Amino acid sequence: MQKKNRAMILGGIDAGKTTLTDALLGNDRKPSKVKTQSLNYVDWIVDTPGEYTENPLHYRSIMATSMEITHVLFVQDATNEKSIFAPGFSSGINKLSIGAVTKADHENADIDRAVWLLKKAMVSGPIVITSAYTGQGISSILDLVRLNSMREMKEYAEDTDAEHIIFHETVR
Ligand SMILES: Nc1nc2c(ncn2[C@@H]2O[C@H](COP(=O)(O)OP(=O)(O)O)[C@@H](O)[C@H]2O)c(=O)[nH]1
Ligand SMILES: [Mg+2]
Repeated sequence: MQKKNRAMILGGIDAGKTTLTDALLGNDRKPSKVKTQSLNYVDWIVDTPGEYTENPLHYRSIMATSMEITHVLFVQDATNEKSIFAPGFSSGINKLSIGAVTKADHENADIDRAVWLLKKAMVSGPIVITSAYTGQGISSILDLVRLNSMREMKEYAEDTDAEHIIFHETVR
């Protein structure tokens, strides 16, 4: 990964942030039973506890950390019928947004619902359907984090002939 590009991962408790972090870094470790307790800087990724996104008390930390990163990964669990992001949440962080639907392999996954929830949370950006278990979508996220503008990410999403990546833009 290009050294200067770093991503912060935001999403609810148990959304699959830490498992996705491991998959992105190629760490083949057993799912940890230990909850992520604080900001966790691993290589070019900042993994965050679900509480950071769920509790406004932590927004200052999120904003401070956003100074150090180029991309934000908004994670939506495909098995969760709810979003923890307020509508337009991504507009509060002036960094490149990427949406990631996690657990696409799960028998209870509802991909369309998860994409729809991310579209409400994100103003614009690519949305990637992923599974840390099957590896689906992981390389697309790695590619996107190497890109340095929304325009490049849009071109990438539109040029990629894959069903697991779409580009979302809020129509004004
Ligand atoms: N089926 C499936 N389960 C997953 C996947 N990613 C994470 N999980 C499970 O979801 C639970 C929460 O994952 P974790 O990464 O700790 O979530 P976090 O709280 O957002 O960091 C764990 O039991 C994982 O094994 C996935 O791609 N597929
Ligand atoms: Mg975690």
